[in-house]
Amino acid sequence: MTQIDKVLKNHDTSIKPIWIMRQAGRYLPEFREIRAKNPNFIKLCLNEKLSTEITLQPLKRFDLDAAIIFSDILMIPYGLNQKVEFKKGIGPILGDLNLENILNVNESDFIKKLQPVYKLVNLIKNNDLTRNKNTIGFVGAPWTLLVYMINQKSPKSGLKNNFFKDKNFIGKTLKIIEKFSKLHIKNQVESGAQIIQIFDSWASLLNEKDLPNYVYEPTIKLVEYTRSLNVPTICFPKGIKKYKDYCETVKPDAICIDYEADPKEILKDIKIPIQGGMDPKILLTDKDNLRKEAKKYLEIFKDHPYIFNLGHGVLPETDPKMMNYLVKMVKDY
Ligand code: 1CP
Repeated sequence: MTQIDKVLKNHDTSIKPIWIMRQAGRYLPEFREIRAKNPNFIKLCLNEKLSTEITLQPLKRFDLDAAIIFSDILMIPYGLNQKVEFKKGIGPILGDLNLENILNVNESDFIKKLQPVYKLVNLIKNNDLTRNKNTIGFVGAPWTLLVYMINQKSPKSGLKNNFFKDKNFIGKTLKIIEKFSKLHIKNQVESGAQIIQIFDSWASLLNEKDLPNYVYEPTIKLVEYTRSLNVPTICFPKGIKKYKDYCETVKPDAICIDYEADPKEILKDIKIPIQGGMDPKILLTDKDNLRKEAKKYLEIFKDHPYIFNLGHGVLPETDPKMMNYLVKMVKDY
């Protein structure tokens, strides 16, 4: 059994495994080198030779307990034939969303388009560097995908004015997202993914009264579906205020908390395995502070099943030496 499986399945509290969100990415010079030669981000994700190399880059440097495949949550709209581009300095830009078009996408075309992602999962699962470690696949939660597909860009500066105008359109789009997310999960699992993380990066854009409709209900369907495949889910509803309600309603196998969640409150409220929490900005300070902050999470969760991670992705400005220090420290703890 892997270290992470011991925490997720046996609720083992004697070990504190570690992996990091966005562990493959722009803070690594070897990633930037490949990225500079591959301006088309989607194409890079669909090049299984390069995406395998990128996925394994952090495992070559650090003693991490899992590999998360190098892909993106926006591969689903791409698979549904919505145009997806990544613009330098701006982020993702999506084309117009046409309901007729996405209703007409058939499953085999979707799978064919995303085949390199499934090949990547298989290559990672079977690589020597992941022996006795977990291969993590992922999807965006339906709400977060809906946000990108309708807003057509990052909602960092808010949602479009008429975002919620056409409820019928939203309902139908969510159904399609659910159907193809299940397909994407199934194909990752069949290719070797042993855990599915569900990223709900924009859960915090909703009022509390809208959470059941847009966050809880569609996510429950994915959690239950993944469970039917005998694979655990880790849910990350970033910025949500009521993690307790979320866990009791959605019932994931583990919950990943963001950096605004108070770990002591979380410990009191939550019974299932917990992951993450430390602010990624701590890695931009100094080693003493990093040690102190990481220790805080390890101490608070010492008698609780806990997977060390951050409260969001590692920042591009992070010095890989700080990452190395963190991983070593957690492993020696
Ligand atoms: O070089 C570049 O400009 C690419 C930057 C980049 C990377 C490294 C993007 C564009 N995506 C990724 C990979 C990625 N995306 C992974 C890889 C595995 C790993 O963790 O190492 C994962 C899990 C994601 C998931 C993802 N994509 C999320 C959920 C997690 C989160 O950060 O909240 C989201 C919201 C996206 C959309 C996206 N893709 C890329 C960017 C810059 C964004 C965010 C845009 C925004 O701010 O709205």
